[in-house]
Amino acid sequence: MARDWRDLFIVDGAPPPGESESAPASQERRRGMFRRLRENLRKTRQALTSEIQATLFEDLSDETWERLEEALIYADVGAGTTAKVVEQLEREATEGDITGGEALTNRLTELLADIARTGEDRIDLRHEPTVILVAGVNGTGKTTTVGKLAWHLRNDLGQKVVLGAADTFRAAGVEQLELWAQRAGVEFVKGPPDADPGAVAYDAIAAGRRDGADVVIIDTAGRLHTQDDLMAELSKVKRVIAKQIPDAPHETLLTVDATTGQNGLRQARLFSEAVPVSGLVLTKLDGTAKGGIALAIAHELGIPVKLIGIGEQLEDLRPFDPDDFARALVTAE
Ligand SMILES: Nc1nc2c(ncn2[C@@H]2O[C@H](COP(=O)(O)OP(=O)(O)OP(=O)(O)O)[C@@H](O)[C@H]2O)c(=O)[nH]1
Ligand SMILES: [Mg+2]
Repeated sequence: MARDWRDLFIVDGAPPPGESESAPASQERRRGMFRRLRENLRKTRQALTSEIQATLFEDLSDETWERLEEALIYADVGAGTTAKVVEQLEREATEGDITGGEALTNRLTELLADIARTGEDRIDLRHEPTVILVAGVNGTGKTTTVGKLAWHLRNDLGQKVVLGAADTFRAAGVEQLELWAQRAGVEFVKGPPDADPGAVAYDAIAAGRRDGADVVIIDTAGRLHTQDDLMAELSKVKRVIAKQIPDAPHETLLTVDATTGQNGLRQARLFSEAVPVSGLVLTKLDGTAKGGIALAIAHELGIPVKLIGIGEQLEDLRPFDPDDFARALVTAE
């Protein structure tokens, strides 16, 4: 069953207001989310599923495993991660532990889900306030994610949220975040034109502490993972944040555009050298994305995917669910 917002966030005290998770409406919503994810990953799935049908349901040979490897690499799972999964499946099949196309397909889904499940995949909101830093390459969906996340935190969990516009690089970036703050109905802090990004982050956290906010989310400017000076600036923002609250940011989310394929792995590697990345937001899964990059990043870097972006609207951000994701990738129905 798909994870919901209350599975993603660790919160103190009484369960937040709202319907119970077992309520029919909630169950129906979860089923709807899964259908949507499957629909979004349709292209990859068709290619993978037909390849899987053509291989795992026939007599197994070396060629079977090679073709399965090719299909997974096509889905952006990455060579190293693919090799590990297929080796394991081949071993189990050869030893006779699993037989038949259906059992092999189920086992493949399980292995992929296990790979996607890595590290602490929840977000701890028990700090006062919890500081979330959002970083990533230009145009990967940082500002949009900050806005959607703020909306969900306020609506689904009743959290008081402050957004900090530490993307001081472009005036339009600040305005865009302000618009999201209005839509989400949360507070917004910006600096003077050309403000230092660290100073804005500092002020936003100070405002959050003063006003008793639960969560402060800091949006940052887009930067290429290859721009050393801008990557150093990001490290500086993080250090300045720690001057307000020593163990902050409590969560550093990296947005990766799922349509960029294997380049996402490189981005994740270089960003996590500049700031410790605690979670990934895989955006634009509603486009031509193949999605397998989530598995490559989880396996090679041990960074869990926490959220997925499946569109441009407020409600188009979802907690990542490894089982659903693997199932959506692999299975025909
Ligand atoms: N289809 C789709 N579009 C998205 C998603 N997330 C973001 N976008 C779009 O991608 C574009 C860039 O999003 P932004 O949130 O501005 O990205 P950013 O990382 O803040 O960009 P910079 O601040 O310029 O680095 C916008 O047009 C968003 O609407 C998603 O999950 N699906
Ligand atoms: Mg932005």
